[in-house]
Amino acid sequence: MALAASCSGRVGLCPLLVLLFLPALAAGPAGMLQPRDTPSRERRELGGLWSFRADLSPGRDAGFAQRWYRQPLRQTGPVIDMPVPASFNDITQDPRLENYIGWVWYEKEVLLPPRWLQGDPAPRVVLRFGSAHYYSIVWVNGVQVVEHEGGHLPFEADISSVVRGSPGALCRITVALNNTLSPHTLPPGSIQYMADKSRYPRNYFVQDIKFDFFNYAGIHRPVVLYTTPAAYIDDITVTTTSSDTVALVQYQVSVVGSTANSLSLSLRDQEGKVVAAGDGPVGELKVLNPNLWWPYLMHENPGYLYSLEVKMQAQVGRVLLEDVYTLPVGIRTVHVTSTQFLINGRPFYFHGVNKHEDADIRGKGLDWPLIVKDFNLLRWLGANSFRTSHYPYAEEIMDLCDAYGIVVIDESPGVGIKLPESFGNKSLQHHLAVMEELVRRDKNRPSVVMWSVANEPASELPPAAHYFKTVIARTKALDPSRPVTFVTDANYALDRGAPYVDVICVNSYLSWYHDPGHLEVIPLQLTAQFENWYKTYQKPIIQSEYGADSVPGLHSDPPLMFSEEYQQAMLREYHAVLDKKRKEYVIGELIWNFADFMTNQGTTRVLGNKKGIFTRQRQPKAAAFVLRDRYWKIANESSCLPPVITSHSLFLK
Ligand code: BDP
Repeated sequence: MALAASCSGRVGLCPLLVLLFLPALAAGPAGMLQPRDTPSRERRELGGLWSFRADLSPGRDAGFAQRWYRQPLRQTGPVIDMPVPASFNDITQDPRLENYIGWVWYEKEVLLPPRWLQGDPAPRVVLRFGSAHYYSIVWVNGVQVVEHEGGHLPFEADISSVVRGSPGALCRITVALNNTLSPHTLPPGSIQYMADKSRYPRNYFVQDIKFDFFNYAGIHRPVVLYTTPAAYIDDITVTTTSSDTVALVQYQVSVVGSTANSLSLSLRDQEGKVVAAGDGPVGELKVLNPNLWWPYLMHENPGYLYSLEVKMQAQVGRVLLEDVYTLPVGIRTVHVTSTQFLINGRPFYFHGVNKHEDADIRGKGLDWPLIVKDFNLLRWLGANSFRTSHYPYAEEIMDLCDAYGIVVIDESPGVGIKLPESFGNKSLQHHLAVMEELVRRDKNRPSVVMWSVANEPASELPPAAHYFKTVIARTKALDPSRPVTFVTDANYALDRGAPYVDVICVNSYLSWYHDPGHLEVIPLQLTAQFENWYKTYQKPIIQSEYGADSVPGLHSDPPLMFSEEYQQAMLREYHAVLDKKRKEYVIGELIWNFADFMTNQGTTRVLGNKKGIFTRQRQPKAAAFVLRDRYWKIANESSCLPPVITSHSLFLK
């Protein structure tokens, strides 16, 4: 790539510019309730076409130098239409945009309903981004309202005071977005400057990443404007405990803007009947004969959700304000023993997949047809779970996991932590902040049964011990109700993070990266892998990745690498060992990967990673049928239903 960067670090963002243009206005530790329409709140999505301009100036800094946020973007130079949500990389025919690193600018102009700006006190107007990759600075009508570091998680800003005086209720939203990764971002990356003038043009650089998926960038998830009353419900936390006959829903509600005069809660079942009620900011609701939240294939009515309606009244000046928020609540418990993972006291075996947010054209942009197709494929497959490899997925996806009973290992973007400097204090502090954002977003989701703080870090390095001890302890402090893990590919005897996890999650690519082509080594090596880990830690184990690339349509018998038959054969070898060990302490298996996905270009990748059991277009390869037979067989063995589940149709809601 022959693009210039003016200084090291974030491309187009030298220290001087940081001082000039980036006052620290990070999103605070307030609640992050999902915006919903309620009797007291309105929500408006700003999806569609936004104006877009990549800053192609030599230093990538013209946008800041010329203050593009002070006027409509089209007045600063040429703009193009860019869909939101979507990654920008694959949208145009311009190769510079495909591999662009640095600042891009987005803009949308919207007219606000006058009722949003009137009243005494007027409602609070909030601008929220589901996620934008990677570093965002946002202005409304030329005034900076928020900046946020990190993709994959939401951030928001109260823009009431900025829009209130706006002529014609115009709201011009300008976003500057930078996809540069550093050794201290999550995921980490680094910019490599190529100084050899005989081989590279002046100022030539590339971004080096230690993870195996394309670093798509853009506004990836919905942008929403929503209102609340001036005094409002800021956050709700629920945890649940239960026996067969009675459940307790513990809750905590925080309110902002005034002391609540009254706070009442009612829990409704799916028929709309109030089954428990309470009041005050902290308390406990007792539910008799609860409908528990069960995973898909463990119950004929999986994913049972109650609705917790929280109602607050607060006196602000002379006005009595009311805010209402409704939270879906699933009642379930999670426990880990030395050999089992228990959901509602019953052993749960993860038979599932690893995924990516990835598809043709839209990259990592949220896409409803794709989301629903993926859930239909999961159910067709008989999969009861997935890991959000290797970053938190969209809230819209998590909502469906809650509703369908798909169990989730919720992973942070801590992927590719390999460099020694990525274990230093700066990285650690950022990792802690990211875990806080993730727990704050997903803490109330029944589908989330475990946090994964990282994937395949260099956990054999000495500083990894303090690093993972600290991140895991903080995550447990934020959420004492769920186990915590990270996913390792280190040697069991050398791993310095494993002592701190509740469940050992181990990735291995026997007969692929190790002993390529030698399927016959799998029984011995996989058995040893499990036995070594168990002997060392006496903790339950998940085979959190295993897989082989296959190019759809490539056949060979006897099976050779990259053929569909090889992928099938590798699965069968793994399954034979898993079948023995799942009777002991192996509690799950997650195939790598659900679908083919895009990666950086390289000599081992043919238009991306081909370890999907589905193609990138979601068509099954031969391996999908092997896995489908297996998952339905396991489901029939472990279900509390009579063993007659032969078709997925029973479970389609
Ligand atoms: C594993 C990584 C995953 C890769 C996979 C592979 O966790 O992100 O895509 O290898 O190489 O080590 O296919």
